[in-house]
Amino acid sequence: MTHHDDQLVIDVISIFPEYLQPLDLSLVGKAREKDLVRVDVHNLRDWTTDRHRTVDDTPYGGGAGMVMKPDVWGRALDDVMQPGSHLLIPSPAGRVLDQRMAEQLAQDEHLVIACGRYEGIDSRVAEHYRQAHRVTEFSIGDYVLNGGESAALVLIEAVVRLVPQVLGNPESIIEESHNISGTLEAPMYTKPPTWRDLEVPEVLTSGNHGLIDDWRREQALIRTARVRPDLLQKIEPERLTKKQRELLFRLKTEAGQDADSPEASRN
Ligand code: 6GU
Repeated sequence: MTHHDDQLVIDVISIFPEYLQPLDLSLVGKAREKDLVRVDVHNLRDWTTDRHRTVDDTPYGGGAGMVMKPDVWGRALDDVMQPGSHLLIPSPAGRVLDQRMAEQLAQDEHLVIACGRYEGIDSRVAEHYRQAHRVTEFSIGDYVLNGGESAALVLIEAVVRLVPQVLGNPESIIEESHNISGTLEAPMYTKPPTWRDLEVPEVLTSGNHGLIDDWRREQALIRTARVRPDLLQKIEPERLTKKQRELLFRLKTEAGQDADSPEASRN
């Protein structure tokens, strides 16, 4: 397997390497075939030394469940980590993954994802590697998973699609970055123009690209206000058109969420 200096390398360590088989498919699989990214999945049990290949033990202080042993993780990570590697640890207690974080990770050279199962990895492991590396615990949302593997899949897909040349159609990334104003996307339609008595909005068939653009920006804001009012706060007005800024102000006021309202200061 070849490797060039600018290539993103991702190592994943798990006791269920088969869980990461989806990485052979689709966009990530193709990016790996084209050598745009290297993804290597390792079995944590390869670094055990006992006959039973033990990876966990009972927690100090008592309590339910098992904790993953620091010595096994230490041997695995000493082998896989390089100077400059960024260690990522899936955890419901971590920083919630968002698009900005994915963009930053896509700039890294080497990501190592340490997937814990059971009640997690002995806390000294993160503490130890923080002495010489960047270590980031990340969550994919406010719910509990049994282990970090599915979170690793999510993170890898979010990051790899941002690696240059991975998306077949660079226009979709440009359109997306236009929309990095932080709104949700406008609703989309394709043929036929009438389906089960439902019509496509007339403006989209008008051929007037100025009008279509205005309509989509407006719909994006309305949709954001309706389903993710929390995102209205994060929108950077400098990235909006004048019309959009005026609509944003109205939507925030209607939601009682404009900067000067008492509602906003309570959050
Ligand atoms: Cl990253 N890991 C686990 N185990 N549970 C989670 C999570 C991660 N994100 C949300 N819940």
